[in-house]
Amino acid sequence: MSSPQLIPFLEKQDSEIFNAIRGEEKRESEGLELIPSENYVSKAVLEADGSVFTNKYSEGYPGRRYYGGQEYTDVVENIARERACKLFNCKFANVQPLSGAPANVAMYFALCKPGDTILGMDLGHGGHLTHGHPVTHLAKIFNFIRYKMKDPETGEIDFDELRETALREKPKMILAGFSAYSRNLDYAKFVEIAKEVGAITVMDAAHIAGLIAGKALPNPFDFGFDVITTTTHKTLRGPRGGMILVRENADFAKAIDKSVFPGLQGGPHMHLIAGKAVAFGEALKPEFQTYAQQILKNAKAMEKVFLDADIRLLGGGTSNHLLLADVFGSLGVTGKDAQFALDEVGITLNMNSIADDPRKPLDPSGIRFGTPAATTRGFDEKDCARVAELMIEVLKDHENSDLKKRVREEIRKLCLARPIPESFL
Ligand code: DSN
Repeated sequence: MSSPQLIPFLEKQDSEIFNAIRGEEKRESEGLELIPSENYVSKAVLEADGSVFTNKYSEGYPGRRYYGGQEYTDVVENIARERACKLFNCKFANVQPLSGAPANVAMYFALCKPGDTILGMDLGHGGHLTHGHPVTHLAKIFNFIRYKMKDPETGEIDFDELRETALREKPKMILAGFSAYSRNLDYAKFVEIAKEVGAITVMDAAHIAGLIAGKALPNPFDFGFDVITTTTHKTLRGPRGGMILVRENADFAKAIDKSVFPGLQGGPHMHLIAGKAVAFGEALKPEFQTYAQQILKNAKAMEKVFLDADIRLLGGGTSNHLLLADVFGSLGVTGKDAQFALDEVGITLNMNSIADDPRKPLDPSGIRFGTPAATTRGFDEKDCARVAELMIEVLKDHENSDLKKRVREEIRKLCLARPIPESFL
């Protein structure tokens, strides 16, 4: 087990919270994290997150803040911005968004006016709530319209339909990106269509930011995308937070800065910006590229085991870090039962709707899982293939408690043999 965080003051002062932290450390250490949007940060990132910057208000931006005492906050935010621009090969970065959803909100208000049309990926086909799902506040303000996959068996986007919709509706913005889609996007095609209709191109890279930064997947900026929004805590392996990047348009960057603050947020969480700077420093090292490549190899290893067992994978498989399996269609177990049964054996993932799912979101047909966190703790293709075999054993007989006990023990042993690292350098 990686060493427990040193928290002597908490231990003396607040046993309830102390015990919860120790419990979470044990859970993370002995269980296998397959939620594709989660990861483990280094102790260096954790130290920055827990630093004295938590005490500081710093509304504004480096060199133009509304409070005194900013000599160190400016250092931290400037380094975070510079490293982010280097990682993603762009000119501007706003590192203040508190997370992915506020990053998207600030981005929409910076680049669109209320009532403007935004063309994004349908949630049911892999998009994200913040891409204009009717339950969000955003959907009351902007006119979101959607594109889908042409064929859920290959994951191919229906670019004919996307283009027709764009020509007809003249969107202000075309949005790429997803939270449950396992294939690569044809960025050049998005840019080509956007140019035809004069739309801004934005990629929500929250899930694959680390794979882009680690050069395992293409960078949308290399194809002419205008803006990237992202979280920093998924494949990028930083603290919980968000970020907005602009390739080169200074007017966009200015509008985004104004939209994040004062438009949407108050004081930035400078302790998390310090953590982002540290994580970006780690991602700039060559080791991070090896990590990003291994995430993909591990996902491919899991893909093979699932496909060999004739379990339907949406998109026909994976080209990134995640897989979406139709466990109800293939094995007759609902996504919810699958999630709970796997939780019992120490494998954490999430139930997920599949394209055009006949079932409800709280009890859908699918499960979504991925390899970023397991790869961080050193799992390789062989380990991931074994995990996939164990998952399928449990899914096929999910009420068998003897089986679940045996699998729980094997998962615990696998995890203890691959402790969560303290440092990645
Ligand atoms: N919650 C994140 C995910 O799991 O994909 C983004 O919505």
